[in-house]
Amino acid sequence: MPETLRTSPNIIITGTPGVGKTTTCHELAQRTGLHHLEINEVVKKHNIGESSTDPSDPHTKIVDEDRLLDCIENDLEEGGQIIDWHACDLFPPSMIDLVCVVRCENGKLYDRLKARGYGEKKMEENMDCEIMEVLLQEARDAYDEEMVVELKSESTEDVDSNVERIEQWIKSWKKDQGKEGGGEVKAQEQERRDEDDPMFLHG
Ligand code: DAT
Repeated sequence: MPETLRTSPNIIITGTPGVGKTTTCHELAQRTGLHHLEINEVVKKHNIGESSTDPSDPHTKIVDEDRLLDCIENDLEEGGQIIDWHACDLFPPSMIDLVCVVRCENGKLYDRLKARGYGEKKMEENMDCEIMEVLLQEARDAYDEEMVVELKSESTEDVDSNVERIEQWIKSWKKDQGKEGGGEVKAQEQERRDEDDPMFLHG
């Protein structure tokens, strides 16, 4: 794990629209006291999204990623951010400690997007995106493999267990950051921690 000045980790919760990112972030923020950084809200507040030119999808915003990063740079440096966004590869790996890709099977995703009032074309695009594992691949391409975790979110029990797992991971991350020393002992501890780490088997 790279050394960092952050005392709380920055965690990305990403995935296709409708998979349950915001639900997970909200619950996680409540349970841990970390800050729910809703990128949608940042985009609105700083007016850094341009309306799409696609006439069938006028509400989608094209976001200026450089300006977005400028807006959240201080938050990321401070740490303790739960980043809620349907893309992940724009956030610098040095600023990120864990990437959770939320997943949902297509039948349930269809119902959720329909309930949101999405049109057929937008529903189809998002369902394709989920089937093709676009966000999972994006996360794996942008970050170290061991930082990327896939989390199924199809029931309320899933939300609870996912939040519990991330909470445990945060505790162990904080413990690791406070640790000093080096060499063999550290290597042995790393090995033991990996076995205990609730994310380890699934990362
Ligand atoms: P996202 O932020 O990925 O767009 P969301 O958190 O707003 O998704 O969730 C979309 C809808 O699905 C919302 O009505 C809440 C519901 N939902 C999310 N996660 C769920 C889960 N694990 N079980 C049942 N419903 C869930």
